[in-house]
Amino acid sequence: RAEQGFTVFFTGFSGSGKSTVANALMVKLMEMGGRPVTLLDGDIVRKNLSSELGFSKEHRDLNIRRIGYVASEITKNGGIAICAPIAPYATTRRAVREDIEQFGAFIEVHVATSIEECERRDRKGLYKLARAGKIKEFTGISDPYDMPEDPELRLETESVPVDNCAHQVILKLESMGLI
Ligand code: GGZ
Repeated sequence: RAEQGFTVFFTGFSGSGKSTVANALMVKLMEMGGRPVTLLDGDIVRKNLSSELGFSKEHRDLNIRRIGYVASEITKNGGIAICAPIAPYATTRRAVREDIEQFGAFIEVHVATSIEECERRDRKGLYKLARAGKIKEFTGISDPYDMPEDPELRLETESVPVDNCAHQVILKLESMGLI
């Protein structure tokens, strides 16, 4: 029988490790072979699909709905989509879930690195700029983030290595009968 498509939707702060875990997951799924895997990473989408958008609620919502639309098309066709935007608004995540669940499974994964840890790491120096007021509306500093209340999976990235986090997603997908 044809396999069911699905979308793994990572959400979390800037610098939480979404991209790193998403990439590790993509590699694992590709190694299993057979099915196309498409990664829709936050900053890559913003370069290619949402280049005119900023970070107001309206623009973030539009960005997430676009990602959701592409993921729903992939899911509809039996593929695997991995999304990794911040997606700060619970209502928007819910809307994307409803779009995608018409065609396949939606697995919300909260990359639960705390804002304190993200700011402490500050890999790209963005938190420093946000604190200085040089980046406005920065998620977790001067803009909201709705904590996922009931995600399929929560990754405790501060205590668990990346490869193990990606493996937890694989185990979840297996337990759901998706791979
Ligand atoms: C949050 C911002 C902002 C503001 C620029 N707030 O760590 P990064 O740099 O590479 O990833 C962040 C990215 C967020 O884009 P998303 O498309 O994932 O956001 S959303 O889901 O809310 O649409 C960060 C950078 O863009 N960045 N300004 N003000 N992140």
